Amino acid sequence: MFKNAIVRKPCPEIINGLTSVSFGEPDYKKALDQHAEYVEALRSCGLNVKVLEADSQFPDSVFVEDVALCTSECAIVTNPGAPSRNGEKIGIQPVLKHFYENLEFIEYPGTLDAGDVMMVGKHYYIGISERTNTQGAKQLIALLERYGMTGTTVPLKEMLHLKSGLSYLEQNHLMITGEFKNHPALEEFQKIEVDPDEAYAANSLWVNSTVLVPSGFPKTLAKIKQAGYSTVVLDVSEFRKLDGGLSCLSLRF
Ligand code: CIR
Repeated sequence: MFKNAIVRKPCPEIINGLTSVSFGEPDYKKALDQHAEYVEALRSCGLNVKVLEADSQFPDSVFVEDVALCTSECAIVTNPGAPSRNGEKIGIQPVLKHFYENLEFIEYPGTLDAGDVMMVGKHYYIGISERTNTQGAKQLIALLERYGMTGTTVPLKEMLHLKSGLSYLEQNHLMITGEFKNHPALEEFQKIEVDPDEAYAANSLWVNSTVLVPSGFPKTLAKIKQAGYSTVVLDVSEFRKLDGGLSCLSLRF
């Protein structure tokens, strides 16, 4: 169960965030409203949500998941792989120090975005992507092992981040799409397959037995309900315009 979440409000510069899709520019006001609804949803799942002020220096800073990995034993400040986002690792540290005694760091030449890291109990799957390199993954595995946890890598070919195509819903349930469907490293899970035309919804988010699901993906929503979960549907259209999904918008621990 999670107790806490950290989020950061979107900044007006969000219109200049990184993207690989062509859904247009995010609408800042709409992004603010969608973000507020997201925070409410986390609170309704019982989380204490710490809301950080917007940081106009970094257009993508609302995607706070990428800059830290919050485990049960320590927080690990990542070294984000996109140059325009790398400095976000500074602004996250004060709040992490507030929650954690043990703060660790990924350092160059290693890079790592925590959107590439999926927690399954005490084991972490780490995507090797354009943002996360093998050095970064190696450093993370060494840190995890120091605290009694483990990690293994999953190479990515198409997705931005590991969790762009995978979500762990606990109880051995894994939502899965695209390049991950037949991945040997993921055989042990009971899979909830997300159709290619709803691939974005593979980034749904388990929060204390409820699953947050992006709006507009009825087939995936039905499958999650069918698997026995209560669901909350959220419109995150403005974040999707920047390749961001539900998990990217918070750190949960
Ligand atoms: C980026 O390209 O870094 C942002 N526009 C989107 C980050 C999404 N984060 C995530 O998947 N964890």
